[in-house]
Amino acid sequence: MNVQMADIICAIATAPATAALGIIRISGDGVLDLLLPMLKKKSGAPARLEHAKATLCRIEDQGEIFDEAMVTFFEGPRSFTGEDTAELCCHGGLYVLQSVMELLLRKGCRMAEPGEFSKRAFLNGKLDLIRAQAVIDLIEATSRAEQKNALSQLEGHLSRRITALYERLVELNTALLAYVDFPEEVDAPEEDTLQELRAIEEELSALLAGSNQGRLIKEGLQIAIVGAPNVGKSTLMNRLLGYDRSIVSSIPGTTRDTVTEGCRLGDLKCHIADTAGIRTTADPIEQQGIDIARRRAEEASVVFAVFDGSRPLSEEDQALAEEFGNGRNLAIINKADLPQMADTEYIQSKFIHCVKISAQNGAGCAVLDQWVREQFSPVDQTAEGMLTSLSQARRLLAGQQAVRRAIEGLEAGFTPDLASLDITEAASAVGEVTGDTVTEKMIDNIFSKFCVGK
Ligand SMILES: Nc1nc2c(ncn2[C@@H]2O[C@H](COP(=O)(O)OP(=O)(O)O)[C@@H](O)[C@H]2O)c(=O)[nH]1
Ligand SMILES: [Mg+2]
Repeated sequence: MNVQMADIICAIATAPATAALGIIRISGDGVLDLLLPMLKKKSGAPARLEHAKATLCRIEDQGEIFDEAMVTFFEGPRSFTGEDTAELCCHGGLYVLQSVMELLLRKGCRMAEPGEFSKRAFLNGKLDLIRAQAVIDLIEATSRAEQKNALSQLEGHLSRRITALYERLVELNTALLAYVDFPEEVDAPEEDTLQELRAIEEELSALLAGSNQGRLIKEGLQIAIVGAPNVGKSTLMNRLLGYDRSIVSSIPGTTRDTVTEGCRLGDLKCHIADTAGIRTTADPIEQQGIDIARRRAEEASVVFAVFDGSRPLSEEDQALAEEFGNGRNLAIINKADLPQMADTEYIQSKFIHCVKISAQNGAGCAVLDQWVREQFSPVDQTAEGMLTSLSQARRLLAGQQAVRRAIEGLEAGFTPDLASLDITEAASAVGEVTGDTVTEKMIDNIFSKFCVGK
């Protein structure tokens, strides 16, 4: 334990707003010595605290009463941080909480940094980085899928799975190095090593596929609605949102800015962008809107390309079908309530996915919900837990690439010491995900993103 950890930290762990209750969290060895002199029973007798028990106490100092609170004490190492910890469940007035905080600071506590409780938990081996991230995910969850995933990660399946990978890589490396150092005494590890490396590579692929799903659940699906002017993009946007957000008009070129809103499709969090109609224009402002539309479409996970079914396709429509037609995007032929004139076969030949709707009267729009569900709904891996952070995914990817290099090197007949370098790199990347190989700077960086009191 480093010196800094001997001090006692405190923070208000609940939101800074007036509420019925507010919780102050205190952690550090010596919490009991610090707290007991200021805790009294109702009778005025000194209070006693027992591990994991809530005790009703009066918080007072030199005859002045600050609050009546339920105080729960956890004796280290059987606590969240691994140190002696107390939670003062006070009345939730900001003034009350502040005054108790000031008392604690006067008595020798220090204000906790953001994430410092979790950081201590990590340093004391109570929490790996995956579970630390899961705590944040759980707090920030806005859907059942996110909540389930965070809880599964907290349970520890994923941590164990990734830790196991890390250990396999370290073990593999030890065997390889033994051969490099004592080639006469140790058998050449090649075939076994290759097999193990391939198995590890597969496991990393599976974890990465899961993390794509995890990020989709957490961040939501980015959808861009694009199309020529007047095809009904804004009408569709409003239909999907269920209220009038975008201006609908028969005058082409009305939508010049991109309007983005959140909604739910196929049970997935979505961010839908209604964009300016794409056409050739001499108007510099409209042109800016069109440039933004294209950029938005590039960034989106999926593009809804809208066509007006009631008129023959224009050159602009064809150019758009060329630009956005692929196996992933969805072609939407709108205005199905009117007599149909557009060449739907042509559109279908460019897009695999194509639906006919009337954004105006809603006909066929339920299909969109269904389509998103079919295309993007996460395979339910939430039982095991999926990584949700981009930086974690990047580290796994770096690990996977290093493992692939090791495999290729061994297959090409390079000496095992070269493979060993790659495997060391892979182990270190995978270890960074669980926290086995992180540097102090990385730890500070990770936990500083937490909120105060966490
Ligand atoms: N008949 C019919 N008209 C529609 C439909 N969707 C949009 N419109 C009309 O087409 C015009 C252009 O619609 P708008 O949503 O502003 O198109 P945008 O320029 O692509 O955003 C408006 O007059 C709408 O009322 C539809 O499904 N059927
Ligand atoms: Mg519009």
